[in-house]
Amino acid sequence: MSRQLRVLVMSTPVGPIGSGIGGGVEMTIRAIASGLVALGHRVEVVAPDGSAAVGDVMHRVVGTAQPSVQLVDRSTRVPSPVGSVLANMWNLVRSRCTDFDVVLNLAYDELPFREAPDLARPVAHLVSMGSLTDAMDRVIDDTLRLAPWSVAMHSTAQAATFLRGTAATMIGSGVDVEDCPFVESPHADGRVGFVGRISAEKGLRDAVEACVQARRPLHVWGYRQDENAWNDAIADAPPHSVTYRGFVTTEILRSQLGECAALVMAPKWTEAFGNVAIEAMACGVPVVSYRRGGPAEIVVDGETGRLVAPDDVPGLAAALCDLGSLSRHACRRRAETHFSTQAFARRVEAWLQGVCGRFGRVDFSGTPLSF
Ligand code: HBI
Repeated sequence: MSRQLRVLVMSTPVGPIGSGIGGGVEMTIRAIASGLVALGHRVEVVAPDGSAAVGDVMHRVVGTAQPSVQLVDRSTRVPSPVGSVLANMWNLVRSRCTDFDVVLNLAYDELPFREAPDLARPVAHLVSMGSLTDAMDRVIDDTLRLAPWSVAMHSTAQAATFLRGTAATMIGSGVDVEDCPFVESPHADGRVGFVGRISAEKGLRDAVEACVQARRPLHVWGYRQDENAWNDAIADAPPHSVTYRGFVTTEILRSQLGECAALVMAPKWTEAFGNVAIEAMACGVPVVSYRRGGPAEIVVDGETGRLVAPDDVPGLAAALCDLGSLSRHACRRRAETHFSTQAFARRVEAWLQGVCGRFGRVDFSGTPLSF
């Protein structure tokens, strides 16, 4: 094993790990923590109070949850509420960082990016979403200009939404495939699965329409963040065509996902990656998605799923009626070789080692970051 890295992870401040509010970041943190620990490194996590245990040691921090950047318009700067959990989490990082080799930041907020240059240890930023606000674009692009090696992203589609995104390190994502039970034969009713936070950008309405046209029942798992998005999506759906399975634990989701003939994804935004796609493939479930964002780099069209022109609902329906040629074993194999926690952790390890190697060699004092 290479020299042990001591990593202090800064989680998302929007909600506790395990609450579902943090979306894909929760799964990313679990995969990175278990993967790095398995490689012999030490991982401690700073996260909002109420977070589930991840890594070697958890530092749970109280404070006002950070408003989600997904809920504001592009010109808005997300304010840090007084006594914000973000500020309290960062204060803990700042006070404890000298016990570690590197800080891994997963908060999509200005504070960690702005203050990273003044920290006594290197900060590696894993950007979890594409471009959403001008303020975050500024700090991310400034960091990519001054210390490009310190920024990683999940997909080239996500990176392309930032001015200097191509300078970032692409690390994909990963899932503990061995904890995803492979299912050879899906449920006889040909049901399709939809998994994710129920919110406008996930495109549930398109998924419902496509399944109705394809005459396949749709089963939905996920945190109902936006009731309007839910009501809007099912407004015109025939009775019993959509079944809400609830926001269940990862373990329960993975025990049920395999019953689906396919997972449908209809992202209306540039999904940074699409962790649910690799979870589904690990269970043997092919993925049918718009050719947009991360899913377009995960799915091998015709082998592990189908890619359809963005917003083409009839095309999505046609693909859902043409699953016969897809091998569920091929889906599982691809998850094992490309998207396992082990493969992901090795990419993260290499990136973090590079960040540590570059620390202290950047004259941040020269060019003030333009905030
Ligand atoms: N909003 N302000 C803010 N900070 C985050 O870290 C953040 C967010 N919205 C969503 C989010 N993180 C995660 O759910 C996504 O990264 C997946």
